[in-house]
Order: sequence, then C-alpha cells, then structure tokens
Amino acid sequence: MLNRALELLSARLRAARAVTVLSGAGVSAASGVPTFRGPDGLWKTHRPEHLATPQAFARDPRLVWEWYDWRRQRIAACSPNAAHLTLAEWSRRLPGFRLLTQNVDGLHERVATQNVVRLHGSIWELRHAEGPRPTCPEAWRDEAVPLGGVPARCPRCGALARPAVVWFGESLDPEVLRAADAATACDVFLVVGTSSVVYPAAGFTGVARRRGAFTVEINPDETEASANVDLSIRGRSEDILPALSIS
Ligand code: BJW
Repeated sequence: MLNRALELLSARLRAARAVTVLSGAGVSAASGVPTFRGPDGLWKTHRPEHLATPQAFARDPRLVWEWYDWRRQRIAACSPNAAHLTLAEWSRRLPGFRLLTQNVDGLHERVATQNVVRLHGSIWELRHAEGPRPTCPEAWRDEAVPLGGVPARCPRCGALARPAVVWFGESLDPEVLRAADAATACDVFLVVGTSSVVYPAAGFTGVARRRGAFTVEINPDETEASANVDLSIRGRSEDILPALSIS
C-alpha cells in the first residue's frame, strides 16, 4: 500500500512541470525542534495567546522574549534532517520547484534550499517593535544565542525590538501572500508536517487543488487536510521524502 503510494507520487513528481511543497513544524521534528500542537508541542506548556500575539508582547515583552530566546537556543543546537536535505535537492533538480514554509527555524535555508517563501518570517530576524524608523534598517539578522539582552533592542538606536515573525492576528506580508498564491498554480502540491489549522497557510492546499494540482499530504497523523487531498501518506517526512524517486 505504502509502496504503491510512493511509486504514484514519484511518477507524478517526475512528470510535473511545477512542484510546490508547503512545510510545517513536523518537518523539523526529527531535528529536535518542538512542534506547536500535539503531545510534545509548545502549546502544551505555553498558551499561544500568552506568547504569540501582539497583545502578549505589548503586555510583557520580557516574557515573550524569554520564550523566543529559549527557542532560539534550542534551534541553534539542531541540525537539518533527511527531509530538509531531500527538499533542498528537489529545489535544485525539479523544474518549477517552490517551497512555502511556515517554519521560522531557518533549517530549510541552512541546507541552501532554493525558492523558499517564508510565510511566518524568521526567528533569526528582528525589527522595531513600534514600526520602522528612518535611521535604522527595517529588519536585521541576529543569531546570538543566548541573546545579548532580554528584551532585545535595536543595536543602532536602542529601541525595543521584536522577533520578525507573524503572530496570530497579524497579516502576512502582501508580497509573501502574492508569491504563495502564485505557487498554488502547480502540477503537484505537497503538504508536509503541518496540522493545517493555521490560516491562510491551511487554505493553500484547497486553492491548489481547485486549480488542478494533484494534492498530497505527508504526515504521521490525520489532519484537517487529510480528507481533502488526492493522496494521503501516513508517515514521517524524514522517512517518506527520501524514499521518493525523482529521477
Ligand atoms: C510530523 C512529524 C514528522 C510531527 N514528519 N510530520 C480563517 C479561519 C479561522 C481563523 C483564521 C482564518 N484566517 C485567519 C485566521 C486567524 C489565525 C488562525 O489561523 N487561527 C487558527 C488557529 C484558527 N491566523 C492568523 O492570525 C494569521 N494572520 C492572518 O490571517 O491575518 C489576517 C487575519 C487576522 C485575523 C483574523 C482574520 C484574518 C497569522 C498566523 C500566524 C501563525 N503564527 C505562528 C507563530 C509563528 C512565530 C513563532 O514560531 O513563534 O506560526 S502559530 C504556529 O502555527 C506557527 C506555525 O507556523 C503555525 C502552523 O503550525 P504547524 O507548522 O502546522 O505545526 P503544528 O505543531 O500545528 O503541526 C505539526 C504537524 O507535524 C502535526 O500534524 C504532526 O502530526 C506533524 N508531525 N512529527 C512529518 N516527523
């Protein structure tokens, strides 16, 4: 059964002129990066509305930064896994390859994956909490672990900084949304390692399918997307992706 599914998907990938992958936290799970939901997920111990919203940050920037500082340290100790490596190889070899990632950990970038659209920003980038200032860059990279100070500040003007990530209730960058929408026009749309509950990302699979893409989910568990894809493969991304043959 699994072998048949892998053969079918491999054939689809080989024939495709455009392939889009939507990745989520499950892709980094084998690297040791905690997922959000599920038995060991971050939300088991931290309520999202206490930490991943602009209101939470306004209320207690130190608390929110402590959580991000802890996550940055944890991610810095992680290495990309076989799923990241396979997608990086596909990005060089498959025509019209695009990767939409919800992950902020930077592990796809660490293995030089091409054509990556970061839907929710990066945990390694910071920006001014009160909006851009003409004297300073709009966003800057900061890979210090632990952070030089909590809450983090702009190295140039000293103003309060925030992680350049997208919190609940915040809009995604319009350019990013345009790129994501364009990527839903493809032959194969693969949704990997995401619970498919957070919008707008969760809506892309349906859009791709309505536009004629062959939609596939790779996840060890059933998700919100499972019933609405053409092929649902139960398995871990680090096992399934390397088992697919694109040549
Ligand atoms: C494995 C595995 C292995 C484990 N291999 N797999 C429409 C309807 C309803 C609500 C909304 C809507 N449109 C917008 C909203 C509101 C909201 C939303 O979606 N809420 C829902 C929760 C209901 N969305 C927003 O607010 C977004 N903004 C927006 O739309 O603006 C306009 C607007 C605002 C308000 C109202 C209406 C419109 C912004 C969303 C930002 C999400 N931000 C976060 C935090 C990022 C920063 C940070 O990291 O700190 O992004 S939340 C968190 O969830 C993070 C993730 O990217 C995101 C998705 O999580 P993901 O990747 O799916 O992880 P998990 O843990 O959920 O799932 C892991 C999966 O892996 C599981 O399925 C496992 O089985 C699997 N797995 N091991 C493969 N080895």
